[in-house]
Amino acid sequence: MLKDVLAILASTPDKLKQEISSMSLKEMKTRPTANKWSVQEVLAHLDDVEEIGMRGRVAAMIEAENTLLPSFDQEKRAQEMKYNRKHPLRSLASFARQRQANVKWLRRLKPAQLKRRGTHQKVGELTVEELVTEWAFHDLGHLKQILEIKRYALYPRMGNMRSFYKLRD
Ligand code: NI
Repeated sequence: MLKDVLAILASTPDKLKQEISSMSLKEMKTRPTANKWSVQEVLAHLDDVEEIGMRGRVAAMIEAENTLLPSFDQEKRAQEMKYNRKHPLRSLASFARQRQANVKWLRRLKPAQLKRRGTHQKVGELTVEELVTEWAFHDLGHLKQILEIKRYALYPRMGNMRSFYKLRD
């Protein structure tokens, strides 16, 4: 039922490894603009929310009927958890470990469990299947963000060809 979604979830750690393999620690710690996360912060975020945003929520929905899923402020969380102090390779290794276990766990869920409902504090009713689908969507968004950070790093070195592109602040 979630074959495509699970394939995305399973492939994310290797895609991240591939994308950061050519980056120095300094590059990983550099924000593309003052208000956008660095690769270091993105990886710390993925490692952090794998439990509170995904596994924990799915588990709560399966355990009890119509669970209330609390919302959290991700910028506040980034500061509290000191994302900008975490070692990016450690974050990625921890994320990869959690993700491997979680994909294995998700593959064993029964169709009836995927249909279980919960209520998200901010957005309202949702099923396990919808939440897990959003999790793959969330992965791809952050992969895109890392690609964008890499684009920003190349931009100053393109001379006049920069005229063809506009980067957002
Ligand atoms: Ni996110």
